[in-house]
Amino acid sequence: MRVLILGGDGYLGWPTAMYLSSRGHDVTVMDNYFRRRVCLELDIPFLVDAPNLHERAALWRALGGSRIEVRIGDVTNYEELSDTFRVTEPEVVIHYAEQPSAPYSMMGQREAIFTLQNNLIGTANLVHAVHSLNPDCHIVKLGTMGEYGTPNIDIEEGWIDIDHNGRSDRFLFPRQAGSLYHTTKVQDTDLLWFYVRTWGLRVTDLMQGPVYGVFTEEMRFDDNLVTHFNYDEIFGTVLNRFIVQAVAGIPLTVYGTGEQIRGYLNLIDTLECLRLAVENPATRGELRVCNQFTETFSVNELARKVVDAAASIGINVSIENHINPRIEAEEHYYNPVRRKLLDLGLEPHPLTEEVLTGMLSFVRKHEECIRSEVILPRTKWQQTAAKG
Ligand code: USQ
Repeated sequence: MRVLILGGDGYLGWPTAMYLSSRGHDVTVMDNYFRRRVCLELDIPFLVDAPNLHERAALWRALGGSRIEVRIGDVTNYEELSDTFRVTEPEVVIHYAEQPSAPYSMMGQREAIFTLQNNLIGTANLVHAVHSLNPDCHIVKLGTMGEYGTPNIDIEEGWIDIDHNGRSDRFLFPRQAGSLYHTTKVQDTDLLWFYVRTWGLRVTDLMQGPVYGVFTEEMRFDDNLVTHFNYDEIFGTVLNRFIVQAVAGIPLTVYGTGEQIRGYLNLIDTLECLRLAVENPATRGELRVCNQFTETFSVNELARKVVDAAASIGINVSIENHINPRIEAEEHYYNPVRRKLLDLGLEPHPLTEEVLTGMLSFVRKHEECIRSEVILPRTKWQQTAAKG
């Protein structure tokens, strides 16, 4: 299929491009280098510096991969997006091109407005491009499990049937996000649902939990194909951060009591979920919502797993509870359903000690690059609110 990946330079975007390319799809990536620019601006290093998209696509091709087309452009610029649509005529578009960090969205007014503009205008431009240029194109949108928050009832897969005063109807599952970033994902879902109802678009919204991991099969050919790996408090997800902290000898930064539970998945499972969504499209007029995670853990469980895996290869690391910089429930019920991706054929890779020691070994190879001053939490939800 002709696949357009928006946000093709990101932690998920580039590995997805190689994964789909190596499985016979005709891939174009588009990116505005937001992540690279903001990391430079905030002086946040990647663990390993990745060549730019043109260089990586050329290397992929030189190593025997198919051509991956590269377009540097911004989804909030309708001309750039629609031009890319006209040239590439995608049958499916994967939309990753969002500001993906909860802490970044809570840093201050500038970052809040950027997150709103980037995420909402990008999604609105995308539905307009699809509607006017190829209404049959399948939109695969990356949502987040964080849209649901942590309700005191089971989390259904996108939709819930409600009986009320003797009548019943089906609605999007209630959403209550825990950051402005997560709130933009809720608004994305509402936008998509509106346009699915109004224009009959075909959309898959993937409610993904925090991803961990760095290495994918396609990266074995050359270290320069590696994805961006953040371990800072802004862009690093919790397990990736714990792995780097263990190698750097920094006590694992558990926020609050550490009893917060989320649904996690390995990067390689993310890629397979995307392939399954791409190759099994939603129908016209359908908003298909899939919960995309493979296992649930509390932060404390993750920390203990990292301590044990590190010990098995001779690294001693401790755990330190920090005052939680976020406003989130720390003790809560959590029971989300995950059925649709398994039904499509997903075979999850569990978080084993082998996976953890593999990640620790990868980070160890780049130990000298770790900049420990970017690790401790600084962005506070409450402080941002107080500043107005
Ligand atoms: N946490 C710690 N210590 C840390 C970092 C995080 O205890 O050093 C805790 C957080 O308080 C939170 C949990 O770990 O309870 C997960 O935090 P995270 O930073 O890994 O994930 P989050 O901010 O929720 O966002 C990440 C991605 C985002 C994606 C989301 C999926 O950055 O793009 O949408 O995971 S989910 O969490 O399901 O909403």
